[in-house]
Amino acid sequence: MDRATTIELPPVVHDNDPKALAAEILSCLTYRVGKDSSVATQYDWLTAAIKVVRDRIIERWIASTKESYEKKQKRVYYLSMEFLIGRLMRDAFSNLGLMENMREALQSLGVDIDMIAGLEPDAALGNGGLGRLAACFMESMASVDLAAHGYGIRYVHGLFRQEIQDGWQVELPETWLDHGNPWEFERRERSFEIGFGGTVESITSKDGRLERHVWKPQEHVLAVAYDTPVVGWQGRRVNTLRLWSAMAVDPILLAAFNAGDHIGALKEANQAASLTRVLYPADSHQAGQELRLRQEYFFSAASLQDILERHLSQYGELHSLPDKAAIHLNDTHPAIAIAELMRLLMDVHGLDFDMSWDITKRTFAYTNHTLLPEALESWPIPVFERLLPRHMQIIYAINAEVLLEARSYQRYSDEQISRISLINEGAERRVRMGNLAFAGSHSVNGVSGLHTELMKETVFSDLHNLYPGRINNKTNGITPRRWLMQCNPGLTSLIREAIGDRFLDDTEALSELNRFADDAAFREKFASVKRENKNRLSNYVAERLSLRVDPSAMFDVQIKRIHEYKRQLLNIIEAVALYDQIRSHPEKDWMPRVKFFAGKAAPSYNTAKLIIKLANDVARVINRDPAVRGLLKIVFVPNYSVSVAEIMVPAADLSEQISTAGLEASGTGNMKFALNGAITIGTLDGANVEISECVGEDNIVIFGLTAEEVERNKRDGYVPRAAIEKSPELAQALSAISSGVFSPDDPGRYRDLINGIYERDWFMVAADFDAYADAQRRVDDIWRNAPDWYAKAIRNTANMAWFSSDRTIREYARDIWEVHTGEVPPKSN
Ligand code: 26V
Repeated sequence: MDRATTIELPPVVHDNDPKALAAEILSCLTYRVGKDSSVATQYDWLTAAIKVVRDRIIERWIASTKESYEKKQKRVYYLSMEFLIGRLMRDAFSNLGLMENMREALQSLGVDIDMIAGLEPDAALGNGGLGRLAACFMESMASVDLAAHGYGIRYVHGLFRQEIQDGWQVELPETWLDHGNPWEFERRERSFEIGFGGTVESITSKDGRLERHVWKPQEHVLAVAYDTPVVGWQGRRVNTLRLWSAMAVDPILLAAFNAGDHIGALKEANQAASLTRVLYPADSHQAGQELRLRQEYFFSAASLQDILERHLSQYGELHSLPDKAAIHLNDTHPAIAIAELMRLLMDVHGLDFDMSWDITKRTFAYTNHTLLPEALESWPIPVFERLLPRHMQIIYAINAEVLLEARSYQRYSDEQISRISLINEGAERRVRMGNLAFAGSHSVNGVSGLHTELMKETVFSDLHNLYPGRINNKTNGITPRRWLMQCNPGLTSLIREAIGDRFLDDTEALSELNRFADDAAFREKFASVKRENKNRLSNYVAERLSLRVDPSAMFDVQIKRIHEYKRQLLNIIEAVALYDQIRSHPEKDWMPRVKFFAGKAAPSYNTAKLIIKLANDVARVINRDPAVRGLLKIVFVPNYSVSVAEIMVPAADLSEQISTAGLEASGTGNMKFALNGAITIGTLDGANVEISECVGEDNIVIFGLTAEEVERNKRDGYVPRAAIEKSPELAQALSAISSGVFSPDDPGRYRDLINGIYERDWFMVAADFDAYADAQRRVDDIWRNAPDWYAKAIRNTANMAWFSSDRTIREYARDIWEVHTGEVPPKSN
């Protein structure tokens, strides 16, 4: 099918001069927002400003799309249930180099750009690391000039808003679309019907041979596309993030309406739309709800129909799909897409199983983001069968193929076979989505060196043995545009002054900063930028929590999802022990510290919620105690989000990355802090290992058991009680918490939590406590010597370039997707 020819637009010359921009903003306010400047709200100004910049994006967007079509470029399709984007305005303005002119333009209209920037709601369509990684990847793919589409769900309610009431987390609905979303384009015409339930019919030929299967779903829901342009650095390329929203299918509604069932029709419409109403909060236990599986299938199936339609309209056949499309599975959440592609190829396009399976495997690749057994997805067969009967059959067929391969490859034991199987034959039979994703992909990657090795040794050891070479590593990264240039303009200017502008285009140039680590004048400047950022955070905390903190104290920061394996509890217990020491040894030279915490707990994860309460209880007692003399303060910053991270990361002196070794797949917060000149205190876990290699052992504080030692401890019958008895400080802190020193209103509140450490201590808090406390005192010693501290801090910033998500994406492009990326840009000075 040929495309209609484009009717050429008369060349539109966008004048980016502040005066011209101001006139355009005013005109947009009038004609597109429909408001007069005398009655316009700040939100109206925000909308007008965004739309004026958006106009400048659209031409490049169309050009990027056309170029990849004309050059027949292979495209990457990144399927993710989560995109934790945050705000887009600063990102787009700064990537297009329009920030300063827009500031001036708005100022001339009496509008403060920082004020309206603060009104833009965060697009919080994700829980944590996995969703934020998807957002960094989208930005990097556009920046390295890679033709890519992100596919996800347009949740009406993103991650819940967290309030802290009386120290407890309270979850409130988040409503990011309240004022409309000026970034998105609704594409009603781009919609697909998605089926659920029903039956499968077998069509046989006259001579009784089975010809094909036809799935007759019982229900249908419409998936409607909403597109957001994603601008790369310097507007080089604009890619599309396509999010699907659910709607009732019109004919079904119409039939009900015509039959006089108006209420029924409305109910139906409501039910259909509820499919994409909320983001599931990641839980300590996997969400077993059927709605989650529906969401997974809904967005995977819509994306695949879209991809196939695009491919067919350009190439007219499907055998070339793997050469022109790389479909990436961000975790197992879209793994059902493997069975859906098989269904489309066989049942709709008439290919046989072998051909379909070959095309499928060459098209898909899968990233694993966690080894925690409770987070590995599996679905009860009865639920699966009822909702997706044809996919269930296909999964059985794939399983037969894989097990046949396994049996012919070598003599596996029954146990090995049962671990390779896509079906878990337990008391309750379940479909293992990880095994499906593994079997249906040509590449399976982990997200840090350590995590990838552990994948080979643990969850996927048998599949790794069967398909050696399929597992590979791609260490995560972060976009330096958002996580340095935008969130830390002070540091960015200082670096430009020192080494010029080249690092803006080529992050590797940051290494030139190394030679300034010993330059006293530069160190002073670096310290004063940090101080400015700390002032900003202090003001934020003063305004919101009516709490004063001293910006000259060390800012010690742990911000991330609240989870036992991330060990916020270890940090809090150490704070209690330190508190005790400060009170009993007032004569010692204690280094003033402010410990910041922020993060959300899954609503049903009670232990995590109790840890939040503990942090707040401990904070209340310590912050009020005059004997502490301001040497230690604890602050829990509510409603952690991308925007809150953008304030806290640049203000941190110390970055807490203290997970139980072997359990954090990578971490990406660790990278953000180090890039912004914080020193890490951390275990040898996830990407901390590689950070340590890059910044050098002298510039990071590593402590605690290694992943191997944790394993050995567990195997050899670790006795936490024995570890506690060896450490009087730990014993004392645990007993204070357990006996109600911090919870006089409910002295038993923490008894079970602390008993858990005595009796099980799954996360090795007791085993690592002394090493952690010692490491904290080493941190104090470094802090005592300011020039030494800042020299290390500078070396962190200077040596973090490798963790740019541009590097990660180039590796995916080269090793997994086999697609073209632009060259590293020419040096601009
Ligand atoms: C699991 C579930 C279970 C059911 C409900 C919804 C839901 C949502 C997400 C997840 C899995 C979360 C996995 C995850 O976020 N992993 C993190 O991925 C980061 C990026 O690779 C990595 O840096 C973190 O170490 C890893 O924990």
